[in-house]
Amino acid sequence: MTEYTPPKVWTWNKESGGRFAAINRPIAGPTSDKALPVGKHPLQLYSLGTPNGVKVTVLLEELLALGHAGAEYDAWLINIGNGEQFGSGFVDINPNSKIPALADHSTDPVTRVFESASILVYLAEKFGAFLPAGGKARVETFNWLFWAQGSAPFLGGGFGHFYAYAPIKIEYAIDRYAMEAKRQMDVLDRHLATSEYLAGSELTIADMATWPWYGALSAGALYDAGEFLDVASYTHVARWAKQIGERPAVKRGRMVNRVFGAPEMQLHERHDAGDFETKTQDKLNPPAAA
Ligand SMILES: N[C@@H](CCC(=O)N[C@@H](CS)C(=O)NCC(=O)O)C(=O)O
Repeated sequence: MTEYTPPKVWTWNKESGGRFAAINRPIAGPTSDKALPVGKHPLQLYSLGTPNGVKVTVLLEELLALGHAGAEYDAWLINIGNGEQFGSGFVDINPNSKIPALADHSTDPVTRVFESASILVYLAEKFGAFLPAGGKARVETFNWLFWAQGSAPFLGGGFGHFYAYAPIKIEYAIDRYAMEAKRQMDVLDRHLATSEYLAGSELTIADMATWPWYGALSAGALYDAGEFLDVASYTHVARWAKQIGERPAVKRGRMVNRVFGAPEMQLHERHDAGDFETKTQDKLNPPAAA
């Protein structure tokens, strides 16, 4: 391993390398003047179909499936690879410059909501769904919601970064975060052995925050690390992940703002419920006849 002696004061004098190096910087704030588009629905979501983005689109689709018409939304694509999270309009609604961010135009003035868990709680409370009103189930929902928010960065920013994205493979870093990723899967597995969903017998926003990360890992769809982390051994996580993944609203939520994978699964922007039938990438760009 190359030895590195940190200087007295760290300075930003080179790109760090690896995937996403071009968008990483040590300062906050906007880099360009750019207003955000606003569509016809009360809720305007600015996002991308990463695990953090999927949490919110799954909840919105579940709310609509329950009949909450006020949960209709426009989902605009924020391409973080192009630095769109640093536009002034986006920074106005999320000073942290990360997707997802939500603007609720049904309130006066417009309510901005950022941080995926804050968005989940805001919407669950607004519509009175997927967050138990009281008692043990509400506490358990918050326990697991905060667990997911605190744990996933070690899976994504820690394990995923060093296993899949870093320009060099560092055994020390991969060991450290593989150990933590497996420990987290075991935490979930032991709990889900005796609990249908994370907070008990009902699907809640805790599952919606956790599933996009740990459900994807369980399915071998995250960082191509299924074999490396032996995810098949976490059988209770696999049962829970499959059960959630089969819900029609979850299937729709996964497609929104998705810009990778099979074209029929990619709905870059969602402005109408009918878009799932007509605006996926396979429909917008049909393959040319041979
Ligand atoms: N704690 C935040 C994390 C959001 C986050 O990390 N978003 C990533 C995409 S998954 C992002 O926008 N990255 C852009 C950047 O770091 O510049 C949340 O839960 O909302």
